[in-house]
Amino acid sequence: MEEFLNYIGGERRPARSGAWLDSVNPATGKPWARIPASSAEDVDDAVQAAQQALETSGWAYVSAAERAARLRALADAIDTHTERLSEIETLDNGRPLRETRFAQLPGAALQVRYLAGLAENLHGSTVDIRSEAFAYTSWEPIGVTALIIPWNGPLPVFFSKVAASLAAGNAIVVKPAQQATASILEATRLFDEASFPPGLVNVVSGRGSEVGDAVAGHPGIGKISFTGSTETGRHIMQRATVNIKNLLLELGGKSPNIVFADADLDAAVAGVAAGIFTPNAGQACVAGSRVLIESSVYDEFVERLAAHAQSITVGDPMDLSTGMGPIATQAQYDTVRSYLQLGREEGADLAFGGRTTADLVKEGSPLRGGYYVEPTLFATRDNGLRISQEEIFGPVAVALPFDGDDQAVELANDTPYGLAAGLWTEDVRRAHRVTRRLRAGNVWVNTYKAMHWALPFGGHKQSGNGGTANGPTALHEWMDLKAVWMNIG
Ligand code: TAP
Repeated sequence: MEEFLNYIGGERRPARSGAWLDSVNPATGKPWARIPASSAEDVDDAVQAAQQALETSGWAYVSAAERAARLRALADAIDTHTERLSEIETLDNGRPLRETRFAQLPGAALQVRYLAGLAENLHGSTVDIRSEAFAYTSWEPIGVTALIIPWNGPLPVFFSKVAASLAAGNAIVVKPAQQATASILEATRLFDEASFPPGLVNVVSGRGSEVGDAVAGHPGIGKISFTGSTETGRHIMQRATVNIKNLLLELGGKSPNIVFADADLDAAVAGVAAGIFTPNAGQACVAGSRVLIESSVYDEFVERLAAHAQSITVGDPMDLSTGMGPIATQAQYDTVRSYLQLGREEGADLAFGGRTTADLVKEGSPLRGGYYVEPTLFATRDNGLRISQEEIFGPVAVALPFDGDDQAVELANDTPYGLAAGLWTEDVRRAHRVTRRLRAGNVWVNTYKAMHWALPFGGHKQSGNGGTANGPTALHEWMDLKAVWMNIG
């Protein structure tokens, strides 16, 4: 089995306790590597190393050009090591190689270059108050920051957030998800290659209940960027009161994808399928898991979506022709299967899908175990069902019929979440009217799940606390604003 080590103060080390966790390949259900099972004392070491690195390197005061140069070297290193990193990521969390190798890592390198540009273009402002005052603002680094990551897209989140924090002049402590840690521990080598001062980036592997909890409550950490479930986000908020940490929370979703009768139905079928039956089996925060369909085209749309779903090949994520890989973990597989059961118990109709690994193998699929669920759609008129309200985080959607704009908007907004929404219509006025009324941080019209590092991204309601990642203000997430009033009278 491969072994990966913590990265603290520029050194690779096991957990102080010497304990380990197995990392399981979700395509087979078998362990393939082991990672340190760290504890609070390893987090203390990492915070101390980060503080020391800031002091000895003077990183907060290094020129913007120098910070940008290091980041561009990191982007080059990502390009150089894309093959190895993408293979580890796919082995570890089951996201198909065609995405990790050909989309996610090349995208991460481009995003790091964009952030390097932002480091060179950081501006405060002068404020005209009165004649005897010279007033201005400046953006300043926070110091030791932290990042807690989920398992569904570890490397892109890691590179983009760590690069933004470093670009802003901070040091960072990272806690990856225990089920998807190996690729991140491997990726720490790139910071050595790009000649970052040792200790600016630290990664501590282990359980959320131990390592994550210690990070959330650590008085030496000034900021946490957390991406994960709403439930864990709520816990982190409580722990962060210890020193009133600056928090950015990017949380769960139950996003509506709305199909109006006047839509280009070919495009809508493909777009709705791409929004939920994703290559990583619907484990996307923005998954379009509630498909709202105007009544007059409901039957036709569901029939066409079923045909499209059947054309998606479910299988080995290392195979470049695979359309959809496995669920990332045994626990999440169990959760998705429990929702398949719940949907039937709640009285929803199974429009298509519903089979998992054992059924697929019985019917001749060459799968070697693992955590597979085929694209699945439940049909119901009840938006109050648990399958209509709760995030399933798998390739399972709920279809609900509606009539007219008002009902579409009412249904779309009727969950505690507000991460994303999609709408399909050929009527430009309706597109604007409905977009304006949707309570979601990200709205797509005649497309779905389109993202770019130059466009801000964040969640409303219980999908986040309103701050945004990405976009031209991405570094502000990692900085404090200082206002200066100078008496010149
Ligand atoms: P969580 O269970 O919330 O885990 C996320 C991270 O928090 C993991 O590193 C986890 O560690 C850690 N954690 C768990 N308990 C903790 C605690 N008590 N204190 C501190 N940290 C703790 O989420 P997940 O199941 O990995 O990811 C799926 C969720 O993430 C979904 O809800 C999805 O919508 C959301 N998500 C949101 C976004 C955006 S941008 N809004 C993007 C991707 C995913 P361990 O896993 O090691 O225990």
